[in-house]
Amino acid sequence: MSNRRSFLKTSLLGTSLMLPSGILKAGEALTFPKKSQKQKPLILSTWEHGMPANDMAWEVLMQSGNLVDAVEEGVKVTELDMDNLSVGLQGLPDREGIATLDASIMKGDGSCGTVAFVRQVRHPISLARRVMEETPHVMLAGEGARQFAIAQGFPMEEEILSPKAEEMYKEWKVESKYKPIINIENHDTIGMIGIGADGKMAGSCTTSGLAFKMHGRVGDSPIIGAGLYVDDEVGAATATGLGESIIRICGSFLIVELMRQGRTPQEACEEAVKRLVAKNNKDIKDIQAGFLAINKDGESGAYAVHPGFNFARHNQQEKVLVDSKSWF
Ligand code: SD4
Repeated sequence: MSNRRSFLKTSLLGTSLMLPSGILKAGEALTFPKKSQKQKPLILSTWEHGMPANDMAWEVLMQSGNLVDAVEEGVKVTELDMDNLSVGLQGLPDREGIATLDASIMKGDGSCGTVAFVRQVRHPISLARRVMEETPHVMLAGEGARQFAIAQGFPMEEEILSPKAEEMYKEWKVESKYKPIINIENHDTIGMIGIGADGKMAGSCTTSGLAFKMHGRVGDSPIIGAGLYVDDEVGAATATGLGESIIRICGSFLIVELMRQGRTPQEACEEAVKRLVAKNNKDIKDIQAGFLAINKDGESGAYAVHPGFNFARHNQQEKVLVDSKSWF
C-alpha cells in the first residue's frame, strides 16, 4: 500500500466526522446521495493530493472560520509535498533547468492576487495573497514578484532541483524535445475551491506548470478567469491540465458564467470541456484538462477531457476522493 493510500485510509478512519457507510475504499469512484452534495461548508481540490490539502484546509476552517486562510494553508501542504512534481520548487523545471512557479488566490467579493513565473519562493500561494492584500495590483511576475517577495520578508530558496526533478531533467535533456504534453493520468496542479457556512467563497491554485516548458511560459493557474474564478453571487471554479487549452476558453470564468445563467456546477463543467475540445480539437488526444466547480448552494461538479482526473471533497459528512467523469 502506498503512503498516500495508507494516509487516505488513516485519515478517513481517524476522522470524527459522520461518514456514510461503504465509502472507506480510498481512491474508488463513488456515488453519493444528492443530499450530501448540497453541503456548506464544502471544500474541493484537484487530484489525489487534494486529500491532505483538504484535511489542512478543513482544520483551519473549523478552527478559525477563515476560508481564505483555509485555502491558502491547504495548498501550502502540496507546495511542500516532495512527491508532487507539478507543484512547488520541487516540481519539474523549465527547459533551462529552473523551477518557476505560478499561483493565484481569489475571494468571492472579487479580491484576488496572483504571481507568475516566480523563482526561489517556497510558497507562491502566500506571495499571491500578499499581492492581493498588500498591493494595488492583481498580478506580479518574474523578477518583480521575486523582489516583492524579498521586500515582504519571504526567504529566498536556493535554486537546486529536487533529486527526482534533477533525474527527470537529465533524462529529458537527452532529446530536449519541446512537446508540452500534459500527463493524462497523473497528479498535477492543485486548485482548491471552498464555500463557508455563511455562503462566502474563496479559492486557490498553485503549480510549477508544464514540465520542461519554455523559460518564461505562464500557464492558466495565475490567470484569474482561467485557472481560478470565484464570485459569491454565483459560485467558484478551478482548473488543472494543459494551461494553454484552459486559457483559450477562459475556463473558470466560463463555468461561473454558465452557472450564473442557471446551469448546475456539473453541467457548467461539462459545457466548458465541450468548448475546450472544440477549440483544441486537433491535439485533443494529447490534452488533459479537468474542471471543478461549486455553486452558492454548496452543490459541486467536475469534468475532464480524459479519464483519470479525480478530486477530493470534504464536507461535514464525508472526506472522499472522487473520480471525475470525462469527455472520452
Ligand atoms: C499549467 N495548468 O501550468 C497548469 C499545469 C497543470 O496539472 O495543471 N498541471 O498549465
